Amino acid sequence: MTVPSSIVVLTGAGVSAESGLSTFRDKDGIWAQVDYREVATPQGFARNPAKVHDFYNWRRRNMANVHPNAAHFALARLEREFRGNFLLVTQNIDELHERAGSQKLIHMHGEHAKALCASCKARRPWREDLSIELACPDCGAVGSMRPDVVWFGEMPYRMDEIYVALSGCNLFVSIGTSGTVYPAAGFVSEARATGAHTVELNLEPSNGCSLFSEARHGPATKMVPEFVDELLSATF
Ligand code: BJW
Repeated sequence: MTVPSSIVVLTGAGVSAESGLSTFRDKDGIWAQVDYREVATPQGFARNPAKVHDFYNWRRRNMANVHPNAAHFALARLEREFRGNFLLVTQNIDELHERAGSQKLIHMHGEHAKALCASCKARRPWREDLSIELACPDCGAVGSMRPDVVWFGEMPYRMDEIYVALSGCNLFVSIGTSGTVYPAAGFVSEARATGAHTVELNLEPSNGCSLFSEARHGPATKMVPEFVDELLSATF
């Protein structure tokens, strides 16, 4: 492997699958149980906020039962031991990367552990259930508190920082994502455009697999630690 000086890693639901969290588009995934238009769009929230709160309250509560796996720990080790630039961008709203020790991390689709006021746009740490009766602690509006997550049709977070990192990286690694949802699905093309080596680590070939310079398929808990070992031994 060519020695990189700047790495961007993108993760998706597959990196947390072996921790016990469902992916979205696998056959037993979240979108096979719930209609995304009802729970993951601003229109769905406007129609039935209580249903959306139930969906996210359940997922937030379930976080107490799950733990980071070997893939999360390997990425935290890569951040600690790699001497170049490093950025981990996750589409996941779980906090398993942080719990494994990752710090240079962007949650582009938001976080379970935060709430957003749709009225005043204040964002704050939030670990309790959300409901339509709550008043915003910042502006006092009642019924405007929502999960701080990015739904379809909304702008993902910190895109400027992500595109700067992609334009300067010479290794881009995509882990456990189906490559279905934009803009994340386009990151491989952004990285390739500036000459980066691009690697997919996924259980099976993703939708965008042919766009990568290299693809390795298998479970994240095996593929990611192996890849990180290989990378760190090549860089020292
Ligand atoms: C394993 C494994 C193991 C399993 N080991 N692997 C037409 C064309 C292009 C774009 C659009 C279009 N129409 C609409 C759009 C835009 C839309 C979009 O992309 N739609 C597509 C569905 C077509 N995107 C948006 O609306 C986004 N905003 C936007 O585009 O704003 C404008 C903009 C333009 C330009 C620049 C910037 C902005 C917002 C998208 C918001 C997505 N939100 C969700 C919900 C978040 C909260 C929540 O968690 O509830 O985010 S949807 C859901 O999908 C969630 C995920 O983060 C996201 C991605 O899913 P992910 O992670 O890839 O999961 P899966 O299940 O799809 O894949 C898992 C993979 O893991 C599989 O491949 C498995 O094989 C693998 N796996 N076990 C390794 N053990």
